[in-house]
Amino acid sequence: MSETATFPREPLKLSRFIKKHLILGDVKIDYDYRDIFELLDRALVVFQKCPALVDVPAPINVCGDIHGQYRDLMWIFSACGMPYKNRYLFLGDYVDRGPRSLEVIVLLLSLKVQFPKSIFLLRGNHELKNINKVYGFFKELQSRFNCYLKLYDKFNEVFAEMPLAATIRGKILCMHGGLSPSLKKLDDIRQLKKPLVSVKECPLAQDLLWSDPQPGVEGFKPNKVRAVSHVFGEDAVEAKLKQLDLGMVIRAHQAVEFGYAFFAKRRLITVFSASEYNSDLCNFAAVAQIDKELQVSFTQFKPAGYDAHRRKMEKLREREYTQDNEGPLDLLGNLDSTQQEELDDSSGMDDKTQEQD
Ligand SMILES: [Mn+2]
Repeated sequence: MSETATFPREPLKLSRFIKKHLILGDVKIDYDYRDIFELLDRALVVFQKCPALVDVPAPINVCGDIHGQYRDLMWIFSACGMPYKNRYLFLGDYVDRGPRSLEVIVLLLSLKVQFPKSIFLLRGNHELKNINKVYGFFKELQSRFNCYLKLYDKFNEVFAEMPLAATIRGKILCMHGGLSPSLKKLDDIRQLKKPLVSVKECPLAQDLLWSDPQPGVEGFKPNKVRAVSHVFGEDAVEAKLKQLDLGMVIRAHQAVEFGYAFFAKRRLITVFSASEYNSDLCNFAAVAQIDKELQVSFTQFKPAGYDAHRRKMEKLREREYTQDNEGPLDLLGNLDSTQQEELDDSSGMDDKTQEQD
C-alpha cells in the first residue's frame, strides 16, 4: 500500500513505466495508485476517440483471452515480438480468474496510450462491471489498494469506452465473442454509442461480447450454456460473411486445446492466449499472426505438463471405457447407438475440447 506517499509528485513517465514491466518480466509490481489513476485518465481520452469498430492494419498479431495470466503476456511478447516494434490486436478478457489481472491491464493500457496506432484493445465480457466484480479483478484491487473502490470504478469507466470489434484491412472481422443476428452491416457496429456501461439493452453489443459458434446449430439460437446471447452455426458464419462482404472472423472467448481452432471451413477462428486455463485440457496458448497478404499462421505455447497430463487423461478415459463396457466388445460389429453418439460428439469444437468463459 503506498497511499501515504507525499505530494507533489512527478507525472507518470510512460516510456520508463513500460520499460520497467518488460525488463522485470513475470513479477508482481508495487504500483503507486496515483500512477494508475493518471494512466486511466489518459487511456480514457484515447478510447473516447475510438469508434466502436476500429480498422487496423496488417501485419498484426491477434491475441485471445489473457485473464490475468501475466506470464502468458510476457511469453507472447518474447515469442511474437516486442510491442514497441510490432502491431498487436487483443480481443478482450484481460482481467479476472488469473493471479495478476492488474499487471496485465496496466501494461496493456500503458502500451495503448504510448503506441495508439499499433496496439489495439477490444472489450471482452470480463470488461463488464457486473462480471469483473465477481470473477477476481475486484478482489485483486481490494487486496492491493486502500482506494480500491475508486480504482474499480475508474477501470470500468475506461472499459466502457473500449471498442467492441475491429476489421483487419476491412476484410477480417474480429471481436471477443462472435456474430449476431442484429449485425446487418458494419455500420451497425460503428454506430454503437459509447460509453456502454451495460450491454443488457443492446443485443448487438451483447452478442459481440458473448456469443459462441456451435457445431450442428442452424442459424442463431439462444445460448443456453451462458444463459445470455446466442450460439450460431456454420451456415450463419457463411451468410454473415457474405452479407458483410468479409473473408473471415477471428474471435476468442473459449479455451481450446491447442490455443486455436477452426470452424465453418476455416472461415472462423477461435484464438485463446491463456495457457493451462482449463485444467481438464491443460490447453496451449496461441497467437494468430496475420501477414501483409492477410495469410494467417499461429504461434503456440505448449504447457510443460501437457504430455504427462494427456497420458493421464487417456488412462482415465480408458479405465472409464472399460468399466462402462464390461461385456465383450464387438469390435467387428457395430457400435450401438449410444457409442456412436459418443464418438460423434467428440469431433470438432465440442464441450470436451473447450471451456466456456
Ligand atoms: Mn470471454
